[in-house]
Amino acid sequence: MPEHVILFAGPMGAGKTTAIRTLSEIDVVSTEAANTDRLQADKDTTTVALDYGEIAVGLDDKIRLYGVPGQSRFDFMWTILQQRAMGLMLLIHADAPNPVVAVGDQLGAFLDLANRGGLVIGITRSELGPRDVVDRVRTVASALLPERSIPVFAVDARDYEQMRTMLMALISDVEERAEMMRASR
Ligand SMILES: Nc1nc2c(ncn2[C@@H]2O[C@H](COP(=O)(O)OP(=O)(O)O)[C@@H](O)[C@H]2O)c(=O)[nH]1
Ligand SMILES: [Mg+2]
Repeated sequence: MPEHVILFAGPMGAGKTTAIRTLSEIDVVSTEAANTDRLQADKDTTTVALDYGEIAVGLDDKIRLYGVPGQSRFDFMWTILQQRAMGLMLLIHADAPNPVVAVGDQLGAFLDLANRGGLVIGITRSELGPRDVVDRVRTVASALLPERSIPVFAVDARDYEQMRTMLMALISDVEERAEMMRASR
């Protein structure tokens, strides 16, 4: 039985920690890890937060939720997590300086996973940003991955029902993707 790992990615302030706290059935574990990405930060030990939560599936199975900072793509840890993951929950806050550029950066950082696994995009803090962010993100996402139809939601990361709906959309995309990968072999 493969592990059920979902990554929550997105820029700082996107709502990754909040989303995992909203969905997790255990107390979320937040740790700090050394950032060895010298290209992004010219410091030996920039500490970055990593969040971990879980959702039980059936009696003895679970979905593991990891919140990872997208800018640390060169760190071995994110590479390993990305290889283990079956789906990517990409969160972008509508009030980010440039949400459309952020989508491109994050998809670039997690392209392996985006190509292989499930992918959904959530626009958080949507009441705080321009109204057309969801449409602009949808346009750029389908330009970047033209062969995919990527669900883009406006979500409040603090809202259980909304996050749960987004998670279910991700899981059905994971299944659809796995089906397509099998068929193309
Ligand atoms: N209004 C609003 N605030 C949000 C939403 N999601 C997260 N926040 C707030 O935005 C801030 C950043 O969220 P956080 O989860 O720490 O972002 P992270 O850096 O991606 O982990 C926190 O103060 C959250 O309470 C949302 O959907 N709407
Ligand atoms: Mg966080």
